[in-house]
Amino acid sequence: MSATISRLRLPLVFDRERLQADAAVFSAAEWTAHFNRSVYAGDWSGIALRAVPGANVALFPDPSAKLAFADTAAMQKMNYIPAVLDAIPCTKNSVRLLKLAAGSSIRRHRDYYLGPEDGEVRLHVPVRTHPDVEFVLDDERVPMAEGELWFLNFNHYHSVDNRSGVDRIHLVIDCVVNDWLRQLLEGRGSWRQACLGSPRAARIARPTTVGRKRSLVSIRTPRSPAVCRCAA
Ligand SMILES: O=C(O)CCC(=O)C(=O)O
Repeated sequence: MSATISRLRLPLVFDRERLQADAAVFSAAEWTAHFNRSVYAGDWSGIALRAVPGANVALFPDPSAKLAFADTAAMQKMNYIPAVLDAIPCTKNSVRLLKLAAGSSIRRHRDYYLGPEDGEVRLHVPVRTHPDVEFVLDDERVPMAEGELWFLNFNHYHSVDNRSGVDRIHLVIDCVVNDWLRQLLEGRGSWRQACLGSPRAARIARPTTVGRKRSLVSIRTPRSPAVCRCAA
């Protein structure tokens, strides 16, 4: 697999209002300060939704963990995010909500073992963001909109500057690379194939379900720009 790919928007689009409703259930006190205090200025905090049971460092997705990742008690409070995760057909390790408060920033740094060649990658779904949030990867700005699904290679240098007046929240999902993801990252899979590779998307991509049931997941493909809605 190419080691050079650094960013890619993946073909699933989620309901931003339902994502925001999930993030809103946590009180201010439930957000834990990010462990990597040397890289940020201001307030960067998170909620672990999947973690290694009994992990010593909150929010730390320990690559050497001996136990398997499992849903946390916080995940039980989520109405929509479990469906979002089901729609992404990969094994998930760490899953977190990460909040970069208004006026805060994450300095340019790189992480490790999060490239396609490492077998695990980090996906982001912006839950709440703002045009004045600047995410930079490899010295290039990457504009990400609420509800989109992005692969970003965090082995590469990146930084975030939240110059807006809103707290920026992302759903951050660490996924084991499988054929579905590998094809997309290598530019071999079409968006349509990618949608059909998602069990939930395949089940809900029938036109007859559009508008009939509660929207959980929306999927857009270049060939079929209509939004396919996922039954609850
Ligand atoms: O929240 C972000 O966009 C950056 C996340 C990050 O820097 C990290 O996970 O190391």
